[in-house]
Amino acid sequence: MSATDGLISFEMRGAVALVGLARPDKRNAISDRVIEALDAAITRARAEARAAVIFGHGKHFCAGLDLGEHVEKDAMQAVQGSRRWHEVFARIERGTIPWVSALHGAVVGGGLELAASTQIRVADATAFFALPEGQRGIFVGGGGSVRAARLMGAARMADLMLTGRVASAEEGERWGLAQYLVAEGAALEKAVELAAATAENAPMSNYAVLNALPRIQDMSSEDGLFVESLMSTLASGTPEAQERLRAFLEKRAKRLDIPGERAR
Ligand code: 1HE
Repeated sequence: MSATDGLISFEMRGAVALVGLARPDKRNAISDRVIEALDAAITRARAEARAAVIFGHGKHFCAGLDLGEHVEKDAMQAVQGSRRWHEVFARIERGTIPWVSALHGAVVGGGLELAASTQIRVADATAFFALPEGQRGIFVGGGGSVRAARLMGAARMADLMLTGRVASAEEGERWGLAQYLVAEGAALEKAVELAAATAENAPMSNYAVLNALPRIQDMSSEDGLFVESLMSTLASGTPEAQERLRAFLEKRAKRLDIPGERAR
C-alpha cells in the first residue's frame, strides 16, 4: 500500500498535485487513517508540486468526521484527534504551496473545516454547506471555529450550528465560503486552472500569502503593517523578484488583462 493508504488519490498534472478524498462509499468521511493519508499526500505535494488541488471522489466533497469511529473514542482520544486535524490542516493553510479546493455535494462539518484551510475554494452548483455538529451532540474540532467563522462571520456560523441550516452553493459563495461558483461538474477543472496560475508566481510571494497574510490578521494594525514591510522587503530581495521586475520594465512580462478589453 502506498503512504496514502488507498484512501487518498494522488496524481500530478503539470506543476499541480491533484489530491482526492477517495472514500466515496462513506461520503469521504474523515477517519484517523484518512487524516494520516492526507498528511502523507501533503508531504508528497510539497516535494513534487508548486500548487495543489483537493477534491472528493463520488457525489460529495466530504461528509466530515467519521462518526462511526468517533463514537468509540474517549475524551483523551477525541482531543488528540482534534489536535491532529489542526496539525495536518495547518500544513495546508500555512504551508509552502497554495491549495485550491474543488467543492461539490456535501461540504459538511469537518469537510467544511478542511475546505476552510485551503486558500481558494471553488464550489459547483451542487455544493451545500452545513455544520451539523449540534445535531450530533458535538462541536467543531478541525479548526472551524477559527477558519470557517472568519470566512462567513461568527453570526452565520452560529446560525448554521444552532439551527442545522444548510446553505446552498449560492449562499456559500455570497458568505465567503467559496470565492468561485461554477456550473455542476466544473469545479475540479476550474480549481486546476487556478492552481496552475498560482504555480506561476514566485514561490516567495506565495509563501508570504500563505504565512504572513493569516498571521497579520491575528495582529494589531501597527504590528501587521510592520510585518508587512519586513515580508515585502524579504520577497523583493530575491533574485527571482529582481528578474520579474526587470521583465515587466523591459516589456517581456505579460500585462494584466484589462476588464473590458477581453472581448476586443
Ligand atoms: C458516514 C458519514 C460520516 C456518511 N461518518 N459515515 N457529518 C454529518 O453529520 C453528515 C452525515 N452525513 C450525511 O448527512 C449524509 O451522509 C450526506 C448528506 C453527506 C450524504 O447523503 P447520501 O444519501 O449521499 O449518503 P448516506 O446514505 O447518508 O451515507 C452513505 C454511507 O456513508 C452510509 O454508510 P452505509 O454503511 O450505511 O452505506 C453512511 O453512514 C456513511 N456516512 N457520512 C461516517 N460523517 C473534527 S470535528 C468535525 C465534526 C463533524 O464533522 S460533525 C459532521 C459529521
